[in-house]
Amino acid sequence: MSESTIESILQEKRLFNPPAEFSQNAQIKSLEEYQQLYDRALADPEKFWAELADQELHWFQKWDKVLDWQPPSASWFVGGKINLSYNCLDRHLTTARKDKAALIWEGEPGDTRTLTYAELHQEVCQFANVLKKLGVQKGDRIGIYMPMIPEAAIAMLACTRIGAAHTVVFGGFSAESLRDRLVDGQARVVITADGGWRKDAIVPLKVQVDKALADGSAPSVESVVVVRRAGKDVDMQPGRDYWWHEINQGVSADCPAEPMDSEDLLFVLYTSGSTGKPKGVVHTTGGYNLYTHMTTKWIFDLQENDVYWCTADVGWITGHSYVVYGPLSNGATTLMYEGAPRASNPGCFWDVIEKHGVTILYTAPTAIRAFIKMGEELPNARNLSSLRLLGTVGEPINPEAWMWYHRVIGGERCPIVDTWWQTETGGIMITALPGAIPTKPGSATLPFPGIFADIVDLEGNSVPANEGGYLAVKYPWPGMMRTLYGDRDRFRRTYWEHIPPKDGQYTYFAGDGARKDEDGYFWVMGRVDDVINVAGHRLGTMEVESALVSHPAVAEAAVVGKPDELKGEEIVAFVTLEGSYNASEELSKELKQHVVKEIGAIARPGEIRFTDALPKTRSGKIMRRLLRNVASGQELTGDTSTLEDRGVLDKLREGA
Ligand code: 6R9
Repeated sequence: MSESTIESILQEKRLFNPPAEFSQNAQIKSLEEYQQLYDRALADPEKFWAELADQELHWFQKWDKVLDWQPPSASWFVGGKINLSYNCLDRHLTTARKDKAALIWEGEPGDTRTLTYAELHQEVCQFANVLKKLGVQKGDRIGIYMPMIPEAAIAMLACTRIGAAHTVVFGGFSAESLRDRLVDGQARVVITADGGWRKDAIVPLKVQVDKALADGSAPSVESVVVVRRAGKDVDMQPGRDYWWHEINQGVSADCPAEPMDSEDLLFVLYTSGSTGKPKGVVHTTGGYNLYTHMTTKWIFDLQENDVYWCTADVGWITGHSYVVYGPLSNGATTLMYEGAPRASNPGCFWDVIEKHGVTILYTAPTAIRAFIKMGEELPNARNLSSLRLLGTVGEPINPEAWMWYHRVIGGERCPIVDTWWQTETGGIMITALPGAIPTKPGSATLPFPGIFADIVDLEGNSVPANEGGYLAVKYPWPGMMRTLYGDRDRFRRTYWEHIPPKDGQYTYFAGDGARKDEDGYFWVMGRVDDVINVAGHRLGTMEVESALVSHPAVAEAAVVGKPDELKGEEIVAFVTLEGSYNASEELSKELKQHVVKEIGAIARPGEIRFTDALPKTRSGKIMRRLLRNVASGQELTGDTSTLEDRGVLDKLREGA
């Protein structure tokens, strides 16, 4: 990373005010109300969070100190005793929510299951006792490698109930990735399934677990619990492997929640960094509970009758915070869907919304762009009128996709919350509050109350409005990561020393480039390693991509830099086309010209490469690092284990 400025050239002027009817009933009703909350938090952050912790959560014992900040170590609600599973379940049982649906589940083949709060509580307690029966104790780590089925949430809540820390590993990861994570976390138990449905095929999870554990390569693992989901034959190793439905037999459903120290380890979740080795992000109990609770409540504007659907897999932080813990802590109805849009049912998302009367939909830009490509006939053929609020997360959303989401899915009546955050931040950091903050397509808008975010240079100085810089946070918040599992040093280096601490002031470095506009709105450009420097101008890859996608021929675009003798780097754009267009020299010229028209000559791609698909991580993020290798004709470097489909990449390289 060099010090030169990051230039942002995306010009988006459209402004959408929260609809009056929405604001009237919203949790936060106006920009003034947001501003008051923000100012209150600014004046005394500890008081702000303490009041909310007191009002919104159940504590077995109150804290002695709100925040102990020994940079870069933060402790929140020191001395407090709390249990996340209790806050998600038990406390709702004495209210009318007892018989309310906590979890609505829809399997890919169309099977469904609904669990009320009372039923979910019962299942969680029983499975918590199963874990105890297997010898699991407070402080142990448990691997969860599951499809999107209710047992995944039950297993997570059972762990937190007894104070065991879970490490959920996304079901699409390979046996090797699973093993690395189990070994790093020294997991005692792995919870899995015989298989899960994904795109009309069965993912053989148990087979992967067997490979991960083969030849004693993950010796900490003593037991494996297997849910029967797919009806697949699997090898069961006596003394190690147990069927969930068998080991549950006769186990009591009485299991009081363990009062945990606010700073006790809650979970470890691995995320990829700029190097090959994944980072085990550590979250702890009290602060995470409060932060996911408040962000879910205010950002998704929860009302008692909402049916809330976050499409993320529980293997990602979005699944942890906004499928399971945030919604349940609020007593909401959360929907969990096992499937993904697929050739046999490309309209499945819209079916789920119609069938269950979903009111809030939270998904990713990459999904939205895929829907655009499939055509609006699919959503138009369903009744989506139950929807009242939309959200996006995971990457910058290009304004064209935003507008499509707004028009086709939201029927021009639903506010959109574009939520910027990371595995490391625990919960959403920059976002609109839907009844309060006017939105601009492509901007995540303003920081959540209590989050002191800024755009800085590498000395930590704020940069002027509309100048690019690094997205940073200047004060601790309850949901922040506490460390990297077993690697405090890397934690310090990665997040707290890019911007050198000054006068005891530590600044959290998010690794994203961004700018603030004249209204203080944040425009996230993407990872700083995704920034291209063309002839001394730094361009966000997303901005060039947005320009390309705004051309009717383009379905999806990924832009990378290729070393260039004269300009430092040249832009190479990988482009997938809408159905009715064909790749041609003509079209290539037209697209280059289109980018020039949208942004300016500095952004003209040197090369357009047409492709059928882009290489993506299993969570849907385009792997630009690998495209950079392809673009410059180099060998692939670094880790490719997170790639969804290796074939896409091989094809691109053959075409090189
Ligand atoms: C929640 C999640 C974090 C990175 C982050 C940024 C990108 C996420 C975004 C966004 C622009 C948004 N990102 N949300 N960029 N606008 N609304 O995705 O966590 O998987 O850790 O990824 O994703 O680059 O730094 P994680």
